[in-house]
Amino acid sequence: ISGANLQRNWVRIPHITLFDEADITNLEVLRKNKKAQTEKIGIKLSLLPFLIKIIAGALKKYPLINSSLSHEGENLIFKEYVHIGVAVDTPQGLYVPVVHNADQKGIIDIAQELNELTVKARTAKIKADEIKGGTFTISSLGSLGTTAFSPIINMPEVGILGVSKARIKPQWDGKEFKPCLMLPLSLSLDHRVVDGAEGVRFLNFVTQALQNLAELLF
Ligand code: CAO
Repeated sequence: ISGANLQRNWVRIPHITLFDEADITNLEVLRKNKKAQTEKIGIKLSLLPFLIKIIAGALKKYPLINSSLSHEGENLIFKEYVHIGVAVDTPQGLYVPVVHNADQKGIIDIAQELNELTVKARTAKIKADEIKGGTFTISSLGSLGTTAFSPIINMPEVGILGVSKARIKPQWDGKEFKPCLMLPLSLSLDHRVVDGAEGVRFLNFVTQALQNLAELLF
């Protein structure tokens, strides 16, 4: 099923992929502190729930990237909800469970839901309605490696964010180089719907939010 869908999406969607990096040095400190607390209640707090929350906010601000093209390609459909799909690598292949209404959930709730969905996907217990209705997808290979990749859009969505491995890199602050944890992001968009300029504005919002706003989300 994945093979046929990937082939269709690759052939029918004119992809544009934008690349950027976010400084997540502060976010990682915050995540590690919170992670120690959430582990006590059995919740694994990775970077992904933060990303899901920030992307959900960004999609509310940039609704074009949360839209889809009608079947004939003549009309744009704007969604009044934000459902984020997350690509999960399983022994049975790639699954994309969906965190529904991610914009209305807190980071800890998203983390718990993501943990449960991942276990269900990996044990082949996921239900049909848990893999349906996504409006945008995140595909994270960050725990494995890569500096960048071109993720394939999941039709009828118009955007997908690829996440690669964060690494310490020197960043110039105007006076000196500082070691910062830089997270590579790859945003693929359906170019029939979204132009590169809007994509860059969206990506700028996401990288700024990752750099500055983490503290406000709790
Ligand atoms: N950079 C550096 N390290 C990262 C990272 C990143 N972007 N993302 C995760 N990590 C590290 C973290 O250190 C984390 O450990 P700690 O929390 O203890 O510090 C560790 O990786 C474990 O991450 P994880 O993989 O267990 O959890 P996750 O929430 O990051 O990802 C899931 C969950 C389900 C998305 C992931 O396991 C997975 O299946 N990814 C594959 C996606 C995929 O195949 N996409 C398709 C690509 S095209 O075919």
